[in-house]
Order: sequence, then structure tokens, then C-alpha cells
Amino acid sequence: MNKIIKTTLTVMMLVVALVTINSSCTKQFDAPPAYVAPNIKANTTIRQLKALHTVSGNITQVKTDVIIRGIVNADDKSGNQFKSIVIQDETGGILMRMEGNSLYTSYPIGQEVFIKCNGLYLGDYNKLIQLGGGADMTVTPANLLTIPSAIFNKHIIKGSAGNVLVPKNVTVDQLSTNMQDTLQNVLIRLSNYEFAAADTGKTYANATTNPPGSVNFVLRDCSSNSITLRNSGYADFAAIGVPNGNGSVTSIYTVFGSTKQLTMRDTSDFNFNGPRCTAGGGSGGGGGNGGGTGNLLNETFETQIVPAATPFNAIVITDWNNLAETGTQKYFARSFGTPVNKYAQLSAFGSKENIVTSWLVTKAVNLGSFATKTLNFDTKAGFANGATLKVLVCSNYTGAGNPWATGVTWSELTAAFSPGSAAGFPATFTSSGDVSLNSYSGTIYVAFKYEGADPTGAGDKTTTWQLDNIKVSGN
Ligand SMILES: [Ca+2]
Repeated sequence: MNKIIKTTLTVMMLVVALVTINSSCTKQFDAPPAYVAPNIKANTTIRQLKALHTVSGNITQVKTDVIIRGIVNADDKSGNQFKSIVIQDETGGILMRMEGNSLYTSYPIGQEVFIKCNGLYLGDYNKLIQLGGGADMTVTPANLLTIPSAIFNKHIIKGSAGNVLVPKNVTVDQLSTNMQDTLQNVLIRLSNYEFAAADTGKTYANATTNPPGSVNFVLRDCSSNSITLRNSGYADFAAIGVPNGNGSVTSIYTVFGSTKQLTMRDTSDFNFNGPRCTAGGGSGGGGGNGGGTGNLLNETFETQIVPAATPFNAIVITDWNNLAETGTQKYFARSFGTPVNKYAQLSAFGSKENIVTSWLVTKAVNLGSFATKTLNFDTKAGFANGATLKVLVCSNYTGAGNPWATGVTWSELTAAFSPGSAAGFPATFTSSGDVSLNSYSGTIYVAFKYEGADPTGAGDKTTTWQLDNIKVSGN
């Protein structure tokens, strides 16, 4: 009897050990502790707080227990924001001047924050209202100082992470330079805009000058509407060419005095891939792109929202398609590392689906009249056991509907893919190398097709593929 109990115990321990080994093999990251909401409530809206600041140039200290709540809509990750983050609630937005760099590691886009404003200072920079940590009254106009990092935790209480902000679709007429405008420092989207033809060969800012220089562009729509886009030379996208087409731009609406401005977060805020307003003008004779370098597509996934723990979000990018052909698996936005990098990830693991075939299809890419057209992307294959990722290109997809439908013709491209690691993840992403698109012209779509399997029993092909930095450039 004793022996039976002992044997049973041994078997049970073996089972426990096997389960532990199995889960430790497949668990890729330690789960963070469960989220507990802070015990704090806002008693004031951002609009009400901003209403306390009526005279441009004044700086006043908040001396009552005002608490606002907001979601971070822009951080300093790309470097286009400097020593600041921007938050918004349902009533408006406000910029917070904060000491230090890499603020995004604590206050990334999507982070909910409660601001205990008592003791902080309210001011403006050329009529854009800001919250700061002090005032330098020795200069004219007085200078609003940053909030010292030592008192971040006293004034900034973190709530939930990974909140998704939907940009407000607006027209430029709805934006005003009134200091109390409720759209200032709010995430907005303007449609049917483009860079001036003379600017299409330029980069987002001047990265190569010393010091790097900010650049102002005027974006125009096909009527006579326009708005200024101002980019910092310190932004990590400063050296990238601006997009040539026409489309929507998502940005933080800001003002500089009486100038209406956009502050972009990253290049993925631009979706300028449609035909330009005056197709016969700038591109007449096929020379519209001559001499310039075009950044036709550049997706870094950095504006995706990645919660600290499950459930993660499927990748959502305007005019992209993230679709499961067989099974139900989609590409998810995930992140890793310090500083954090975001990417698209898909694995058949845990799906229990016999066949997992999934597509991530880019928006339309207009190859224009460039002579040399190149695709680049990075991949990493973890826990590799046979699931494949292919890169495909198509000229007759419409951008909507099933890319695998009959009559939609995809061609597989030859590219370098991550060699993969069976035991975990390779340390680095593998560059695809320059994949030529020279045999294509006009509008194309690029697709990444995952093919795996997670059947009961043998035959697993559950490799976790990670995909980043999808770029099409013309020269
Ligand atoms: Ca990335």
C-alpha cells in the first residue's frame, strides 16, 4: 500500500515537473503583477484647469487641490517631443513640461495619469497652455520650468496602461488658435492632405546640421486649406524622406501664437499613399519624383498600444488588413527591451488550430516613377519549429476584402528571414536585406503570410514570428 502511494506520488511529481518544464519552455516573459487601480479621482477637467489661464505670458501656481485625469497621447519616444508629454481627457488636452529624457518609459502613449496639480504651475508657450513645475520670472516673458523628476510621483499618479485613443476627425476650420480651444493638445486626424510638390524630396527635419534643425512644412489639401507641420531635428525620424502621396495625417494639434500647427508622434502618423491632388501637375511627364528619395512606406509599429499583460491588441493600422485565412490568429502588437521596441507578432502556439494561416497586408504603396524601389523589413523567429513567414507582393488587390480571394495574384519575394531559435528568441532581428521591387510599378500591396499549425498530437508548427520596420523606399 505504502509503495502504491509512493508510486502515485512519484507519478504526480513527474506530471507536475513535466507541466512546469512545458510551461517554462513556452512562457516567453514573466507576467507582470495584476493591475490595481489607484485610489484617486479627478475633480476637475482639463478644460476647467485651462480656463484658469486667461492671459498669455502669465504663470500662476495652482494652490488648490485640483486633480485632473488624462491619457498620454504623445510622449518623447521619437524625440519630436522634448522634456514633455501631452495628455488629454474628454474635454481637452494639455502639455506637461517634465524634467528628464525617456519619459516614455514611465509615461508611454496610452498611459492613464492622474495629476495632483496643487503646487504645479500653469503657463503657456506662445499660447499653447502647459503645466510645469516652476517659474523663471527673471526673463520676459516668464519661463515655465519643467516639473523636477524628484516630485513626479508626488504629482503624477499612474492609472491603467494601454488605453487606445481614437483620433478626432476634424477639418482645419474646426481648429482655432484661441488658448481655450478644446482641440489643442488633442489627437486629431486631417484627411486628404499632402506635402507641397517642392517638399516631396525633403526629409522630415534637418538631422545632419549641427545642431540639428527644426523644419516647418505647410501641408495642403486639395482645396485651399493648409496647416503647418513642425518637426524637431532631434526626432529619430528627422533623416527620413517625407511621403509623396495624399491622405490622412494623425497628430497632436498645437499652436504657435496665431499659427495652427501639427506635432507628429512618429512617421506612422502619416498615411499619404493616395494619388496627389493635381496628378497632372507635379508628376507630369513621369518626372515628379525625379531627383528625390521617397519614403513610400515606413511602419515601425511604435504607435501601437501594448498593454503590460494579456489581452494584447491585434495590430490596427489605417488601411492595413490583419486577417486570419484559416484559424483565428491575427498579428498582435507586442513589445520588448529597453528602450522598448514594438513590433507585430504571431504564433500558432496555444491556438489548438490544425491550420493557422494569417495575413498582414500593408496599405496601398504608390511606387510613383522611381527607378529603384526597395522593400526592407526585419524578422525574428522564436521557439522555431517550422511555421513559416513569407513576404508577398500584389498589384491587383483592392485594399479591401480577402487577399486570398480568387483572382488576387500574389508573388512571393526572396528575402532574408530570421534563422530562428528552437530554444527561445534570437538576440536580434534579422534584416531582410534590400528586396527589389523594380519589376513593379503603380500601386502595390505587400503582405506577410504566416503558415503554422497547432494540432492535437504531433505536427506542431508554432514558431513565434516577430516583424518590424517594414519600409518601401524609392530612389
Ligand atoms: Ca518597432
